[in-house]
Amino acid sequence: MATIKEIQSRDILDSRGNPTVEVDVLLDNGKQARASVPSGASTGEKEAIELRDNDKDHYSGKGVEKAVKNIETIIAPDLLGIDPTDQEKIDQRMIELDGTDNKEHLGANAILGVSLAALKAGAMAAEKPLYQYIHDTYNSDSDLVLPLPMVNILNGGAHADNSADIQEFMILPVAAKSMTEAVETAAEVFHALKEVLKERGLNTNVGDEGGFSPTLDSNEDAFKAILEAIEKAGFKPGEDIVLGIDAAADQFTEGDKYELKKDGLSLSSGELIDLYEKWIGMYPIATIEDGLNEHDGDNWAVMTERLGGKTQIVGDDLIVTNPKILKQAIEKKWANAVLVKVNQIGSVTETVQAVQMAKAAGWNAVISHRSGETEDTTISDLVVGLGTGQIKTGSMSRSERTSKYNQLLRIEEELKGNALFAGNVFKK
Ligand code: 2PG
Ligand code: MG
Repeated sequence: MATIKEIQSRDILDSRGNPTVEVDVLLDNGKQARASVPSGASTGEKEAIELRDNDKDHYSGKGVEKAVKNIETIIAPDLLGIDPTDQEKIDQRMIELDGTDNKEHLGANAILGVSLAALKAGAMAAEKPLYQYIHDTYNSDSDLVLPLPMVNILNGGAHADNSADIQEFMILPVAAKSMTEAVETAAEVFHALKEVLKERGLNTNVGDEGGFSPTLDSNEDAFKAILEAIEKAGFKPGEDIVLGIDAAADQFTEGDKYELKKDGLSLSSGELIDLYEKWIGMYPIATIEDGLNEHDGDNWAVMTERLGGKTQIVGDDLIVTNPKILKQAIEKKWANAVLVKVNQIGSVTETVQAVQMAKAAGWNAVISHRSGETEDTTISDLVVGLGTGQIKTGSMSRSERTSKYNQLLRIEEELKGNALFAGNVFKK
C-alpha cells in the first residue's frame, strides 16, 4: 500500500490572470500527483468559501498565500502516512480540521486542491487511469460514459463585456455518435459563427469561456446568429444540434425584477418563465440553467412544472453542489438537474455525494468547469468515471477549455469500443 509522503502547494495563475492554488501529493513509492483549483465569477451565495488574502498590495487582494500556508502547515502534517485511496478519510479529516460549514477557516480552495490531488494520487497508487479509478471507486455498477458536451459558443453576462444579458449560449451536438464527432461538430459551428458575426459587422473577440462575445442588440440575436451558424456548418438545428442556455439570472436580478437590459425588459418571475416558454417554442432549447434567481425557490418549482417536461431545468447557483441544498431542491421539485462544480462544495467526496443523490432522485447531473480555469483536466475524468452523461466546459478556444475536450478525446481513444457516448441524452 502506497502512502502520502509529502504535500506541497503553491500559487499559480488561472485563466483570468488571478492566483489560484496548486497542490502536489507525493507518495512513498516515488509517484507524484498534481491538481489545481478553478474559480467562478458568477458565484452562488452559498458556495464554499474561496480563501483570498485581501492584501491590496498583493494581486489586488486576490492572493491565495493564506490557503497555500494552510495546506503546508495545517493540512499536510495531518495527512502524511495516509493511504491515498482512502479519499473519504482524507476529505473528512480536512473537513474536521476546518470545522466550519462552508470551509471558511482553511479555505475551500485549500481543501479542494488537496482533495483533487489525493484523488489523482489514489489512481496512481491503484495503477489505473483516473477515469477508471473514479468509476471503480464510486460507480462500478454502471458503465463508463463519454459525455454529451454543452459547448458555450457565445459568452455574455459576467463573462463578457456588453454582449448579452444571458451568460451562456450553448450548442449540444446530440446527433454525434462519439466524443470525437461531437468535438468536430462543435468546432465547425464555432468557426461558422465567427463568419456569421463578421458578416454582421460584429466583433469576434472571445469571452472568459472562449465563446464569442459580440455586442448584440438583443438576447434573441444570439439564438439567431447561432442557428445561422449551425446551418452554415451543414447541420440541422433541433435535429443534429440542440441549444442550451445558462441565464445566470442572479446577475440580472434587481429587487424583485429581472432586468434584461438588452431587450429593455423588466420582468417578474412569471413573465421571465413566459419568455423562456416563448424561446423554447421558437428555438430548439433543450436545457436552461439558473433561469431564475437562487432565492426564487417557489418560482423555480413553477418553472420546472411548466417547462420541465420539454427542457432540462438545471440548478447551479441555486444548489451549489451542496448535498444538503440538493436534498431540499429534490423534495421541493425546484429543478430536474444539478450543475456539479467541485469548488462549490470543496471536496471530491461531497461532490460524488451530490451526484449520487441526484441520480437516485432521477435527476440529471452536469459536471462543470468554472469561468476561471487552469490546465487541470480532472473534471473530464470525473464525468466519464461517474457516468453522468453531460459536461459543460466552455467553447472551442482557449487552452483551459480545449484541454478538457482534449482529455475526453484521449479517454475515448483509450477506451475504444468500451464506453458509451451520451449523445442522445436529449432525444425523446
Ligand atoms: C456558471 C459558471 C461556469 P462561473 O455559471 O455555470 O460556466 O460560471 O464559474 O463564473 O460561476
Ligand atoms: Mg451557471
